Amino acid sequence: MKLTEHDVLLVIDVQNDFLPGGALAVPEGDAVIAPINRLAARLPHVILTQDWHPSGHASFHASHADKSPYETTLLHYGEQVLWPEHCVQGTHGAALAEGLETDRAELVIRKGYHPGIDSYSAFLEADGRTRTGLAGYLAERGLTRLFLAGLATDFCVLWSALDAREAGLEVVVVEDAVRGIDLDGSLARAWDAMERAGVGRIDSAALA
Ligand code: VGL
Ligand code: ZN
Repeated sequence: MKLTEHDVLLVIDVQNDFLPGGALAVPEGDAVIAPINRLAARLPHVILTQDWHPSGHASFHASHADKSPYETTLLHYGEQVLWPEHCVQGTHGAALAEGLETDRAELVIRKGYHPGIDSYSAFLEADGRTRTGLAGYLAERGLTRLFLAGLATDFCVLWSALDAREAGLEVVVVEDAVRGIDLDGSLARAWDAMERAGVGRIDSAALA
């Protein structure tokens, strides 16, 4: 596949808490690092995201009485999955994975820092109205095609991909550079939803 100056590698949430041994470990989450590092050397632009919650965040099960991890609750904007406490600002778990090549990253966008709103998407928080600023940043810089990699396929990668399509961007998920959590079939549903939204899929070898 031919790359141009308008292409960006968007690396979603490759942070210690999402790797094996982390607070919200994604199965094989560490397997994304090697392909991402190869892509980071190859794509003309690289942007990273970092899930970045204050302690006591509304998406943590411990912030709600009588709730267990992976149950849902109703927040002011709608249904919210309740997660183990993860990616708390400034902690080792929130740090980008050791071994992730970050030198060429031009922007690190943090999300999920409003105490009462989650943000799976790199573009739009879970209330459906609070924007991170990424769409404006990409537009100002003329960056129009995203290659998506990172964690997790069925949450932050999925929502970022769908919102990027809403923002009018071309989106391609790099299949071997993502891994999913898969809660009750969420991984298969995520691939379906992305296909319906016109999100492309490639293997990182196609960009080698
Ligand atoms: C994520 C659940 C909670 C993700 C972040 O990066 O996919 N998932 N916070
Ligand atoms: Zn989170």
